[in-house]
Amino acid sequence: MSLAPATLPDPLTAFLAADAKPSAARQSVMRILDAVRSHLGMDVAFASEFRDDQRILRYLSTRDPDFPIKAGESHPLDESYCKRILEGRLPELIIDSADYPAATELAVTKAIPIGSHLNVPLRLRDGTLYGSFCALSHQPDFTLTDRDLCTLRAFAALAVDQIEQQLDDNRTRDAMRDRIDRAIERETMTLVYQPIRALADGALAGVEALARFDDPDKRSPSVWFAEATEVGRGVELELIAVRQAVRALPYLPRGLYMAFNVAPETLLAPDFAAALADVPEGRLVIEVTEHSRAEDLPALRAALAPLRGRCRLAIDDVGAGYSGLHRILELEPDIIKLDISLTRHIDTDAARRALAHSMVDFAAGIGCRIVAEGIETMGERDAVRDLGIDFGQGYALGRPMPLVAIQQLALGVGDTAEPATPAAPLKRHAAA
Ligand code: G
Ligand code: MN
Repeated sequence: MSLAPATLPDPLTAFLAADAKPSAARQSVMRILDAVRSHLGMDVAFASEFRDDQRILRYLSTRDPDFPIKAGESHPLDESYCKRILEGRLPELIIDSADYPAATELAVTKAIPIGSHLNVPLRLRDGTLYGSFCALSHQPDFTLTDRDLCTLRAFAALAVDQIEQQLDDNRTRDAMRDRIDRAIERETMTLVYQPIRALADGALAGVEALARFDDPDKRSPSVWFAEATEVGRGVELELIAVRQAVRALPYLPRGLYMAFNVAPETLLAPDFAAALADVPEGRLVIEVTEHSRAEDLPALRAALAPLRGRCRLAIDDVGAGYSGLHRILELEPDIIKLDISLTRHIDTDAARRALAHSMVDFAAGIGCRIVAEGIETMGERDAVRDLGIDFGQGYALGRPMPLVAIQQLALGVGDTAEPATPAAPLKRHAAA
């Protein structure tokens, strides 16, 4: 069955969609403009930015659907009221443009047309000139006074705070986009591997490949993936991890499996199946993670179907709230990974034990194995084992480590042969 690429946003579409939702700061500026325009009884209010001899109309509120200038458009500053006001050639309060030759000689006066005009400069906190804050009407308005200009100035001060916020947001977003672009272009991600052990005897059963980023600001990998998703490149970043895992597979000690994480969007990407085209049978486990509720389960099933012979499927983070029981029923995984939030203090928490116990029954009923994640103490390890859970993963059973350390672990040599927190008695897997 074919995938459904039509439901898959390409990075650009996703990026545009993300940008299409106005930020809180933008919405505030729009509310401020609406308020001042209707308070002053003017036709139009806008905030503009001056840049490179152009005036860019950034925010526009108008009750005139035919207003000839649209938000986002730019015009030469030389042909605007704004510049003449800054130069002192026009006043900030214009009751009737016909009174000022410096206004009537401007083409916009007739084109828009402009009858009355209130305009004050927008200065940022550091004093730099950002642009102008303006209200105008097509007809002269002889009721306008200096008090109205003061009102406009007060609203402009409110708007400038929000504009600064928007500029900050843009800078943050640009930096985020640059960071993600660089990580993808230079492939700066590395993988570490966390042991997954049989709880009965501690034998290594497999590893989970986990992405790590070289990051002076110490953002966690999940923040990296969330940011990549935010700028529309989450799938690409995950695919880099998938390809690295596939490349590392020949070096993983025999008898061990390798699990890796993908979001549903990645599973649906055509490049995903291509990345797994040549993998040997039975050694990979696809861990599907989920951090949003909206997903197309039939499409996921269809994308997984051709891979099922070669790879096993695990549902990650079960019990965390996102990976629900319905999802498990639909996707028919081979493995359920119990979320760290269920494992935590399971040895002293009867409610968590009861829930995990029901999962053991459920898993047995649907022919599924369970891996308990996030085991940090021997008490937690013993508790999940006593509940009949076969496999475990967590700091107490082994930290994420480079592949060579997994090789040493499998061989029983080197500093990493013992987990950081000893999980004795642990035996090596006979076949490893
Ligand atoms: O969502 P997923 O289960 O794929 O997340 C795995 C993450 O959990 C990795 O970043 C890994 O470093 C972390 N992790 C693994 N074992 C433990 C543990 O015992 N405790 C905690 N707090 N985190 C763990
Ligand atoms: Mn996982």
